[in-house]
Amino acid sequence: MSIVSGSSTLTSTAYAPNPITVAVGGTVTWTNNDTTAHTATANSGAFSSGTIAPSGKFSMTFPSAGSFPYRCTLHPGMVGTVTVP
Ligand SMILES: [Cu+2]
Repeated sequence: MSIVSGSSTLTSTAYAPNPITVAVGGTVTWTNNDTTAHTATANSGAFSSGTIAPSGKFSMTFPSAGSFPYRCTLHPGMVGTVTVP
């Protein structure tokens, strides 16, 4: 999935697609297509990308079902959800 260009000033459209659905055991890869650094950090603490530099990537595998809201710790307006049915 993409962290879109100009996402610093966006909210629920900063990550695309949002929400995203992935099967149990599936992997989501975030690619930072913006010109500034971002993170993908679960509100629950279940995962955290650390800083993703421009053009950088972060992958996370979801071993169990749940709903995982996350945000960018650098730009708190940026929010998304991974759904694992
Ligand atoms: Cu950000």
